[in-house]
Amino acid sequence: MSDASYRDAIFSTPLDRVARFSFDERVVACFPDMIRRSVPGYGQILGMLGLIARRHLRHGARVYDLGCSLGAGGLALAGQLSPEAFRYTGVDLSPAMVARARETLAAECPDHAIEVLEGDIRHFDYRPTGMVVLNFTLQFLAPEDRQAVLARLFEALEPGGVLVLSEKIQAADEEENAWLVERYHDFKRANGYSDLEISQKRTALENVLLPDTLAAHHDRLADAGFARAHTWFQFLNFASLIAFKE
Ligand code: GEK
Repeated sequence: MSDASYRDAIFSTPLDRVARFSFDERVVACFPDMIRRSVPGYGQILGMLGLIARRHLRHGARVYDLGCSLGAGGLALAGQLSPEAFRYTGVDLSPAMVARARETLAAECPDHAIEVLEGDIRHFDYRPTGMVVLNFTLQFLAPEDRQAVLARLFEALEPGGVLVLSEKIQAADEEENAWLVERYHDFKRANGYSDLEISQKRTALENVLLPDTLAAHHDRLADAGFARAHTWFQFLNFASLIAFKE
């Protein structure tokens, strides 16, 4: 993954008009650096996927990684589970992400059953699955599309199946939210982003990444049919939930 690990400097120079954020080739080139420095807890969440799969995934079942980007979820699972333990299907809308994910996964885990498909998770034809990972992807869908996707994933999950949903969140309380966002910006500064980069990235993500409250996520999961859901991780305004089919 050598040329996939460029440092993210996309928003480091003043731009007249900050373009809407998109997952294009420029983003792909620095994506591992960008997500590691921008998403608190990203590494820990990935590290837990294998442990969650070990506990909840039927041996040999399919794992969907939706909005898989460069396939970090697949790498994390393959690092912890044997090739017979699961079949991985990554899905992403961005052709640049899919191309790079295919290359990386083929090189890093040639013995595992891995496929990466280009597609829109809102219209994808899901096959039966034991585990679905939505790692910081649902937040990029229009809010009105989110419920239907979760309902379809609930249908695709086999008995005993689980969904892992990681998201940037918004606190319901305004003061709490402001504190979390300020500390999040401190976190980014501490990770080497300048004030200019932070503010331009924020503008680029406006109307592209629309976070929900934890309560909204729990309500949606319940409405989709999930028997129960736990918030198992939170670091500032980033959280991960696990929802159980039964
Ligand atoms: C990781 N999960 O490294 N259908 C399919 N993919 C989509 C859609 C859609 N409708 N909309 C956005 N995407 C990854 C990180 S990144 C999160 C996920 C981030 C894709 C988009 O192309 C991008 O690759 C991914 O969702 C979101 O664990 O960049 O903050």
